[in-house]
Amino acid sequence: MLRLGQAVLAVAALLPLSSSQKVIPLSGSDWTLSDPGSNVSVPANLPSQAHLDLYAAGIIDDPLFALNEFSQRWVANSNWTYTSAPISGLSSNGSSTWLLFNGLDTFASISFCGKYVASTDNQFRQYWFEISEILSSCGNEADRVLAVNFGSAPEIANQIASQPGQETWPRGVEQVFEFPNRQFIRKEQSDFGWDWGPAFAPAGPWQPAWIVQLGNEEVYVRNSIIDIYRQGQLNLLPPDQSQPWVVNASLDYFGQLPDGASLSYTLTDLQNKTVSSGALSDLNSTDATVTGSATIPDGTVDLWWPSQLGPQNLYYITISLKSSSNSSLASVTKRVGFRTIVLNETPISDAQLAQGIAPGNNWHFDINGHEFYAKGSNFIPPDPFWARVTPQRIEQLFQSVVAGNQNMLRVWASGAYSPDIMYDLADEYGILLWSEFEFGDALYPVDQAFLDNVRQEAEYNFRRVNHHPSLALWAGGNELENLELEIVSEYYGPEALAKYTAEYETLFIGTLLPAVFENSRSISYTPSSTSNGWQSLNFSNPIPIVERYNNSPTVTNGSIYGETDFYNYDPIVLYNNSALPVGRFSNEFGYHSMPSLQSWRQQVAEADLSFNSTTVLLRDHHYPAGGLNTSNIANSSAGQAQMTEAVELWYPTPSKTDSVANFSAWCHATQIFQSDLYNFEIAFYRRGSGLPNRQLGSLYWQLEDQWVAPTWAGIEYDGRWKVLHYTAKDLYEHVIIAPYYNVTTGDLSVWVTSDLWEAVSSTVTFRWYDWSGTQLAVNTSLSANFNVGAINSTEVLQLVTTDVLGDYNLTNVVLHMTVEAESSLPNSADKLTFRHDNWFHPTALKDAQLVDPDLGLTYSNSSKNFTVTATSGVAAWVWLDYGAGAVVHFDSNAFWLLPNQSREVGYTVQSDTTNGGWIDTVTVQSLWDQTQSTTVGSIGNGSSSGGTPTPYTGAAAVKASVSVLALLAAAVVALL
Ligand code: BMA
Repeated sequence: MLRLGQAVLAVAALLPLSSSQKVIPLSGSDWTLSDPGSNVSVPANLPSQAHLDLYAAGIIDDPLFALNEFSQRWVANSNWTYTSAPISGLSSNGSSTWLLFNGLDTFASISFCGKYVASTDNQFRQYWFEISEILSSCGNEADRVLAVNFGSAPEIANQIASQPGQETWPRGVEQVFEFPNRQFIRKEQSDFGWDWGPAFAPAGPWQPAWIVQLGNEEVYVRNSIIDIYRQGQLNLLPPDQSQPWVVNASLDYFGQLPDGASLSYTLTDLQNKTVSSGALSDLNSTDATVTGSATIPDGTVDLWWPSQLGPQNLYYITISLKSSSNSSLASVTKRVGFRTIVLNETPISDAQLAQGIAPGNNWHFDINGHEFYAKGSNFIPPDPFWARVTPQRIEQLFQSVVAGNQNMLRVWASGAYSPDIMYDLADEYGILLWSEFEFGDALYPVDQAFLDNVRQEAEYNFRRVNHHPSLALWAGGNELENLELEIVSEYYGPEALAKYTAEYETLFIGTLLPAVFENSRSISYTPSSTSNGWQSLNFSNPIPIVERYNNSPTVTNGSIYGETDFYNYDPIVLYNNSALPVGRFSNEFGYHSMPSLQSWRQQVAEADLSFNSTTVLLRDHHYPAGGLNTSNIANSSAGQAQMTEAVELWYPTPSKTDSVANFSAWCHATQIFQSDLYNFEIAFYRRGSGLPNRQLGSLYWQLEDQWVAPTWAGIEYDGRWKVLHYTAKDLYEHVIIAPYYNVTTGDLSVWVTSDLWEAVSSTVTFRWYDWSGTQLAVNTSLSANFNVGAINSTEVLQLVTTDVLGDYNLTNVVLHMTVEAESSLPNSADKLTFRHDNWFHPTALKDAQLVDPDLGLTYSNSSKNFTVTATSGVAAWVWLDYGAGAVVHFDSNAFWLLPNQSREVGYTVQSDTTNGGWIDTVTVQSLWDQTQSTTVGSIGNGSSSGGTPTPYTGAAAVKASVSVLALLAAAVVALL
């Protein structure tokens, strides 16, 4: 199995170059994990974390099952030693021998040949230690054993926190999830618990390690940076796109660099054709780095673009380090792309004001000099144990991201720095990764040792990944200005605010900003997500940024700055436009929902499958326990109650007689609310692209799950899509039509929003129906012509429902709206048809006079498509489902159908252990089924009857479905 640290591209720097150089990988299964305290000694791996080896050895159960999180706390409270088998192949006469670790999690004490080497205290740093002397006194090969002892991170965090004179913060500043004091240590912050995940605080050598032996005047390149930018470019400022490219390369080495060494480069395309090559000039070398640069004329290379905005052109660049006699000392190959990406926070210009854009500052991304609409979500650590995350898992997630019409992920700040393979895959898939230093929802110490440690961590990770074209931004951390400093300001007064703002600036502006700006000209930095951006930017100052904080007129007087982050757990917020924030960009918003029954079954016993079973409750970490209390019933219940209230307020409440089917129906209902809310919010934010706030981004919370629990995720732990991922895919189409309704006044307006880069003109249609599907003669236009500008929105219908629907019972009215337009994607000449439809209902669906749509489902073996048909009523929230054992993504789902309307639905199989048998488990249901109490069996068990989802009726029914399609075509023609 290829693990993350073994990414193919990243190893280029790790190959030995000269014959005397030896690079011995320490990855593999030749390790033992032991803890004398708990009398455990088991076979182990590197890379790994103790929980994984204990689980593999049968010492502990699956950590993610049931409430094992709580019963396995002893693992986090123990010390663990990883001991290698004797290391062979070392020569005793090399001039120097080194240990190189790409990641030790976290407090490690290292010994070799029984002798102490060094200690470490930062999960995110690369460490290298010379062990030449120890080796020379360790002649016996059997003694050449490496041992790495990991102290308990929670215990050490507590010890650091209680040191005399240690920094303190006012109550409420540190967001405590489970283990406290995470802000004192440089370890993945969510390892101590978060509101969507468990708290395992794992320990171990989570990244690969090597022993390197060097001869005289030899070097080993342990890390490198390639920075590609337009000549004259400065961070955070839009560059001149006609300038040539500058490639700045810098190699970090240990060993002995001979005098007179030189650097050269070769740039090749993916077919291995050399595009450009030559010497690097402006050489600069220290005892740790060697740096040079070259200019590549504009036009030599093709640009890299994000998904759906153009091709993902990539190149390989090899940087060669040679001695004065031209022998090779080292060589690094990295895959790169040529693009500029800028977080544009410049003041709104006169030209923008003249277009009707509100004063204030921009807050959006420019790719290769073009504004674009960022569509996406927030990425959390995909597993509580990074050491078992495979490239395949990341790739599957990225396939879902692209299939979901997303072009950007915000890689949230309190996980781990992304492995190289994640950026490699993002480069290929065209996914922009807004990256963050790992600080969030706390304020942090600023003593010199802490700052130095952070600076090292930042340098290593920043330099490691800077060459990737998918890298979109560096942010200092999560919710620091808008949450942490706000808490201080609100509850502790101006003096405390001044103190903690100064400390915040020491770390996030004084320490992290230089780590970015001194290493790169190509990438933007913001100290905090979320913020009001910079107030001034002046590169003649040593620290060019002055943050705005709240020092400016805000949206209340028509000026707009910065991005928004919005959560409101009162479900009344749905459809209430005035509750949503007006900003330039939305980087977070959301509401939690339950995972599917199929997922629950993977991590919870059958007896616990009920909405408020202790196990289900205690896996809801919203709200978090706030400590190590293992019976967090009150906080968990509040989170469960929010989902329940949301369902009860808006939708038919399931009441199935079979308890498991009822649980499943409730899980599904919470997912429908979640999707409805996100649809409403995405449509609201996207419409802002045509409003004065010129809103240019929507990233919802959160892309995926790291276990099975109620969370904000759209993708469940095994890759199954919740309702959300389907509907976000729909709302992230390029051209969308959406209703905006004011429940109080009855004002309804419908808008078309487009993120295409050219104006689009076409027609929209409107049809009113009752729930049986009979068309109503409501006195409104049936169609309208529209013109929507590039990345813009336009209103296409405006009415007051009480005026036009006076004689109708609002519980029996739905409006179907469609848009269809011809246009092209950016950077493409191909004409495409963009279609979208949407529905409006003036009352909550719980009050709607739903009619059984009598759904039919067929499957065609030849086309590999399902066909869903509604026959007797409007089908709301049509949902195709499938049983356990496979992960399948339908091309569309959670859509609506008119009677006599069919939809063909294709699919992509992510994984299948059923040998295709999953097809027989597919069912279809709609919101009407949520009103039915009759229950036979449960989803995935294949049985069904009235009131339960309809299983497909087999290939024989395909012929019938064709005639239904013909009927539909006739109906559409009749309507037009
Ligand atoms: C924001 C995020 C996360 C959190 C999420 C849901 O605060 O930045 O810290 O998990 O909302 O509460």
